[in-house]
Amino acid sequence: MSTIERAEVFVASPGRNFVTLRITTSDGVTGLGDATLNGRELAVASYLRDHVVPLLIGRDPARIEDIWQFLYRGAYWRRGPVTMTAIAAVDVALWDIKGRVAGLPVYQLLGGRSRDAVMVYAHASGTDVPSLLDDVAKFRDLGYQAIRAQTGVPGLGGSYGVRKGEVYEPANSNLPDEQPWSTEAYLDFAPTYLRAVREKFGSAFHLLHDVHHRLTPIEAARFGKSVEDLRLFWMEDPTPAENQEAFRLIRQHTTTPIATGEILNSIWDVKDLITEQLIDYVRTTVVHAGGITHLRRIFDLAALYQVRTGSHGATDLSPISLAAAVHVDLTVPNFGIQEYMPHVEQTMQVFRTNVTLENGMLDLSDEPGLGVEYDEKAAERYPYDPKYLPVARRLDGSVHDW
Ligand code: EZ4
Ligand code: CO
Repeated sequence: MSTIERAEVFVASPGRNFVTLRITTSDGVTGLGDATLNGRELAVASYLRDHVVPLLIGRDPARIEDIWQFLYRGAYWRRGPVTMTAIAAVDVALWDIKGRVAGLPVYQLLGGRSRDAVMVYAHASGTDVPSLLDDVAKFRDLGYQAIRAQTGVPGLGGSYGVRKGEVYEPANSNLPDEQPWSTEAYLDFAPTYLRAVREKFGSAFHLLHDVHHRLTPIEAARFGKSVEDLRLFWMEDPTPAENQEAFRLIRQHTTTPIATGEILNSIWDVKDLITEQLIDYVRTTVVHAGGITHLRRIFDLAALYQVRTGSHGATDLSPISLAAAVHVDLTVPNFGIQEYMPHVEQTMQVFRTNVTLENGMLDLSDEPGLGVEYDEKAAERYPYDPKYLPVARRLDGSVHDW
């Protein structure tokens, strides 16, 4: 029997910080898992190195489900982003190994393709309406079928979702960048720029918008109602999702579809949202929700309630996670859309993948496993570079949700 011989944790910053787990079997087969938790990277690295790796040595790498249960139930202290990201890294690495051993891409192990390719959405942003419209035109011309639109609020300075230069990178500072927020100004402005996008471009592509946990339930209800005729694909994270009841109130007032889940970590975190049909898209990911094994379980539950998938896919999810996401997205019957932001060149020098983008759709070739290689030597050139995500403060100085 092949056993797990080694599990190594790499922390590197090729363009941004990533934590990577590499498991090696006694037969010399390796598997990769992403363990990146933006702004809290070393907590997961330590969880893996100090508490998980010693448990893996000598185990049968083929027993993915059993190892998952052992790490989840065996910890006693369950769920949460650090634990679930660490478990995810192990799980994804074991699926990679299973694929390499079988000589099959992971999506074949998951039941094969349900679709030819995976629709993604791009991120258009601007500091004002004209620059946003230019950016939307750019992504439309690149062939994207779905585009998310964000701008900052005039006069308020930095906000979430607005790119500076080529890539969007919110973890931008050695100590948290404290950014001002005004719900009143946002609620007045956001519908006007979403309307400007539809007025200029019509309905040629799906239009998405991220509220990034900024509103109360009744504010979110008002927002959703005010943009109903714009036929948004979704409004994302209208309120902080740990308050699952909030979505009931939003639902009573608007038919604008709702997506949430990028910061949720387990099937328990989304159970009520799904079974009470309070959301339309579940955005949990392979990396922050326990890997392929657990994400499939969430997506199967969602399928029972006609909730579709829309996994988070910002650049703080490494190319390993993006590849794993595409394997899952290709197979699940209730796929909705995949978030996608291209990684910078340094990142792609360290992680080589076979994921391709054409006409706004992702696909991958038939290499065994995930189809990702990690270049450890190249990664050594990019040491860890501690960075925090911003913190939002209302205009009176009090802390708001970022
Ligand atoms: O702010 O991944 O929909 N995407 C997002 C992201 C998150 C970052 C946080 O690390 O909301 O851009
Ligand atoms: Co988001």
